[in-house]
Amino acid sequence: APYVLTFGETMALMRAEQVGPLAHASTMALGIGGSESNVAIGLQRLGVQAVWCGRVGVDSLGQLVEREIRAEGVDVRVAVDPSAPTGLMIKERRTPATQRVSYYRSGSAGSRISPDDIDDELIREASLLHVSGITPALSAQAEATFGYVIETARAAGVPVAFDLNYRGNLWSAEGAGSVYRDIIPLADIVFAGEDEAAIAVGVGEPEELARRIAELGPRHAVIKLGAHGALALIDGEVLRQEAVAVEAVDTVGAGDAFVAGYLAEYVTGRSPAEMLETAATTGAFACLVPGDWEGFPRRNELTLLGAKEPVLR
Ligand code: KDG
Repeated sequence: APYVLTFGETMALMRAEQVGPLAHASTMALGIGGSESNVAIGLQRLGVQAVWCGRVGVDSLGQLVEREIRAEGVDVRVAVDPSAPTGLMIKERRTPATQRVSYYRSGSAGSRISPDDIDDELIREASLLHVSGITPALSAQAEATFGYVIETARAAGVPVAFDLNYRGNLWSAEGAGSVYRDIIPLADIVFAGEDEAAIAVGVGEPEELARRIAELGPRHAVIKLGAHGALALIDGEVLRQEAVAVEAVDTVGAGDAFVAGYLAEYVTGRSPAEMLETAATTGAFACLVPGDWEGFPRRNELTLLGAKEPVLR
């Protein structure tokens, strides 16, 4: 059966339930988060089989990561690292409108992912490989694994989707930019926010950014514009997508939801307009809840945001 393959680091995620400095928080909500497993969950909810590979520690948080992703129906292939802990991410709600993300992941199990953790056969038989630019920022080992998996997919003719996903607390813009420029030519579909695209190809208007990315090779260059929707350059044609307006509670995870929506339509052979429309809708859903992925929609929920009736019976 066809599946989308992805891999990366998923961490335990602790989030403050109240607004204010963490120094005065007495309770936290515990969950999980990781860009690639978020995408896998998003795909699975839209009816597309996803496989996620990752590495966790011999600890309860690693069990939590594994169990939560598996509970969503994702095919989970986890390597357990005997000598490094599962990483942790903390979200502080300093003001009602801002989230501060802190990582406790340096030297984590997830950052030690190796090519042995991802079966070559699994790579070669995938319908699509999805990778995120967080992985090469984690460690030299993770960067090498990232390169290996992409090369293996390409050699087997498996299309590659790449979300630049810049994380400024993991590496410098210069370091990221040079990796982005190496990887973009190997990808069929590239997703980038405006700032991320600028790190790779220099500042410019969204259409210009998409054009510069497409010139490096990808058939799809998709610029995510947050509340302003998205702009895509697909096989030389420019498409614009409006955002779906929502009262955002937490925008973390919206980019992953957008990618999941886009890829779900891509792998099932829908039109570019449908890819973008579903992406905008799934992105909006992610903003409605505090968790990074919990609010991602199922296919039969996609029309809910346009619902006129407040009560559905
Ligand atoms: O895209 C949302 C992610 O940022 C989050 O769930 C955790 O993968 C993550 C990261 O490294 O920030």
